[in-house]
Amino acid sequence: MAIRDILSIPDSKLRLVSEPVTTFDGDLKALIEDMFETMYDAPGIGLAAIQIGVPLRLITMDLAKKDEPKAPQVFINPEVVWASDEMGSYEEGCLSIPEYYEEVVRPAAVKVKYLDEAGKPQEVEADGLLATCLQHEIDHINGVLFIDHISKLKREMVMKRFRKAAKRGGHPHPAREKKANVV
Ligand code: K1U
Ligand code: ZN
Repeated sequence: MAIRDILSIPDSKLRLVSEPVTTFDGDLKALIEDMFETMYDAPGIGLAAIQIGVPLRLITMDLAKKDEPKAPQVFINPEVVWASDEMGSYEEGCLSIPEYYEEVVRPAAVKVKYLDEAGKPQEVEADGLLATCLQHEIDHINGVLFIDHISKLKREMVMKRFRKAAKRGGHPHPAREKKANVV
């Protein structure tokens, strides 16, 4: 098991459309373990494989509160098959845009089809934080970031800050400096 580096904007890999998972083997199991270790260490409540540079349609999540036991969830090749007309707003964050939070409006409830770790088809009807987090992570595997849902002005301000930091070879938050692959 290993904690992997999490890519930050403006890393071009974050804009890739990830490929479906087709092989359910030990390598996939090891990748999922690394994703959980990386997500818990960050800490985060969700992680898409592309955030650690792996372009596969694979998501880990744990929405348990601090005082609750761990509740790890894995979603493979997830697909939104229904979204409510009712919209909801949530102040989202992203491990690839550290320390930036903004209100995002999305459908309040969704139905998502996916495969579990054994490759078995599953379906979940989600609202609240699960609906928000599923949509945020499914966006990641389609190369979409939560800042794409906010105003152009705010998005450009954030991108400018992170581009400037990447040019310095670092990160807007010095404690989290990592090498970025910038285009
Ligand atoms: O995909 C990611 O970048 C992870 C992201 C998930 C997410 C958060 C909020 C709304 C939608 C999706 C995060 O986990 S950001 C960190 C965070 O929200 C958090 C971290 C520790 C405790 C509680 C929350
Ligand atoms: Zn994110």
